[in-house]
Amino acid sequence: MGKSQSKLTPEELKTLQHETKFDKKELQQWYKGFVKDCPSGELDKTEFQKIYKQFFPFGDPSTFADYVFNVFDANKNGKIEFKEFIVALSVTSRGDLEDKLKWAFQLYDIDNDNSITYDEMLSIVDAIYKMVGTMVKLPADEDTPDKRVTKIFSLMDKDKDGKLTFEEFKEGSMKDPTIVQALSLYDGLV
Ligand SMILES: [Ca+2]
Ligand SMILES: [Ca+2]
Ligand SMILES: [Ca+2]
Repeated sequence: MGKSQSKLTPEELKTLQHETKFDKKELQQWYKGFVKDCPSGELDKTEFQKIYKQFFPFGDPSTFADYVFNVFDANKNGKIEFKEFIVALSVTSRGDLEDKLKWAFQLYDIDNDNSITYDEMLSIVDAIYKMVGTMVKLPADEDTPDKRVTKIFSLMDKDKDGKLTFEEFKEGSMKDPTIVQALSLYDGLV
């Protein structure tokens, strides 16, 4: 789907219906909007950052947008094609909790080695704090990225090896709803 056309072909529709939770009509509508905003049919990092800047005019969302971009860009070619966009949108907007947690895990697991280190989580949390700026009032024990990550690790890192597996991440997120709430910081943004 490199170059833009005005409509999805029947084959493309069929594939996307399989891979997302959207119906034909929704897919065509999203496609229309995507091509309108992005006539080349592909989003690059700068364009992606611009979308985030509309939502967070008072903070600096560029770092966070780059991390999200890397999760969207499933084939890692530095561009987001419509298919990657709509698949990610389906997970973040219509996926069940497990799907959403998998997606979030990918976001935090920056080097894709299937575990989240303290530093990886700190990078993401730091980017989130920069993005929201002073819009959100945080409790005293998590008013800096360091404090927040320390708190999350003390809750989630069951075997205390300084890394979170998906199982640890999932169990912890189920137990502490504030973490799922923090995930929803970007839930509505894509
Ligand atoms: Ca791509
Ligand atoms: Ca990792
Ligand atoms: Ca662990």
